Amino acid sequence: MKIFLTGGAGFIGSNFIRHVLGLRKGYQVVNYDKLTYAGNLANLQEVAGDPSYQFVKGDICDAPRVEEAMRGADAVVHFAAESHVDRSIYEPAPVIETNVTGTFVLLQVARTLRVPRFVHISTDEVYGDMAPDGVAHEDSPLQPSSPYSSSKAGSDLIVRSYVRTYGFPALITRSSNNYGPYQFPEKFLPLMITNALDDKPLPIYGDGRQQRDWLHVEDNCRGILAVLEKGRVGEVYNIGGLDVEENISIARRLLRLTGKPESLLSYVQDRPGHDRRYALRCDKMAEHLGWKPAMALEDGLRQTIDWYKSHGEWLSGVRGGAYRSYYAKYYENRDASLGEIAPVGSKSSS
Ligand code: NAD
Ligand code: TDX
Repeated sequence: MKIFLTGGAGFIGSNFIRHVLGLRKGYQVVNYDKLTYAGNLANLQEVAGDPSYQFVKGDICDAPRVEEAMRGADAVVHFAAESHVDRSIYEPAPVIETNVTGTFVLLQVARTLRVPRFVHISTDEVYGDMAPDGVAHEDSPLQPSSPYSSSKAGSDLIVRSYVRTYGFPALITRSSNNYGPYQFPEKFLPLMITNALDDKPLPIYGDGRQQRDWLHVEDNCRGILAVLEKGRVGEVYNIGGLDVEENISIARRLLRLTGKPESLLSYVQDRPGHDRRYALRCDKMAEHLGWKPAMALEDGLRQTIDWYKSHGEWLSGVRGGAYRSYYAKYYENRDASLGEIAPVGSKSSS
């Protein structure tokens, strides 16, 4: 199978490429990625020389380039996105462009080329805020809260329309919060781990009582591969870790596991529109595909801390000048930055 994969230089995409090439001899992967601030070829050093792997630099909004690179593919797996909720709040333009227009371009090209399978990678955030004991299933209403989640919900609906209108062979996965190796340290878990290791404050938004469902990236990759190979066309599949926990409790666990004091916890101004709770029901993955998460959260956290401890060079590579100015703007000068309005056409991603 020749897979045309978008966003493979990011966190989940790079883990998925390693996962597939490690497990499936005879598969080929073309990794099509724009290399935004979140894309990093150092994530793929292990496979860079593998004859089954090819990298193509390009933007998913660039239809002619996508068409050239996608030709001959047996499947598309679409990870590429502007994936950070906070950045989408500060600068929505690149988020809407990549997540909505980019997905549309890929669908249109794949339909023209008659690619027989298209897996769209979406998120639990499209369901929006859950009630305190609520759990989203695949037919729950889409009620996104942020520019990021609304752009993902928009792209899900375009995918759905292609299935219904054109009989296009697409499937959708909606996973919960991933964690594990190679995650860019702007997301909660790697930011908390790396700050703790550096004895820096752990910035907790609001009261820290928001709940997320934590999924190890390897479990997600196994789920996505099962959907790619055996999922039913037209279906949506929730993929969750079934480990729902408050942010503050995760931060405390990380401090315990790194041997750092609770005095590092630092409550900061909340994220605007912040969803309180995400939780997924994942019965369909179990019933259709025999998938269940395997990684216990405590073990996954330990392994992830060890990974960041032993990858100092990778970390200094991604925490360069652009990362430091992002951090200074939104953490050290948070109150002022939250009030700024970015121009409509601004581009923060490249
Ligand atoms: P990431 O931010 O780590 O990586 C995104 C990748 O997409 C980067 O390599 C980037 O260079 C590339 N990219 C961005 N814009 C592009 C464009 N216009 N053209 C081509 N490439 C472009 O993201 P991630 O955390 O690996 O997430 C991957 C996918 O999974 C996204 O679709 C995201 O919405 C979804 N998702 C992520 C999580 C999570 O917890 N990280 C949870 C659920 C769903
Ligand atoms: O510094 C922080 N402090 C903090 O309290 C950061 C970065 C986050 N948080 C909170 C906000 C959320 O409640 O932690 C929680 C997790 O935040 P993120 O890592 O930004 O993830 P989230 O907003 O839940 O979205 C993630 O999961 C779904 C991914 O970023 C998305 O790509 C995915 O679709």
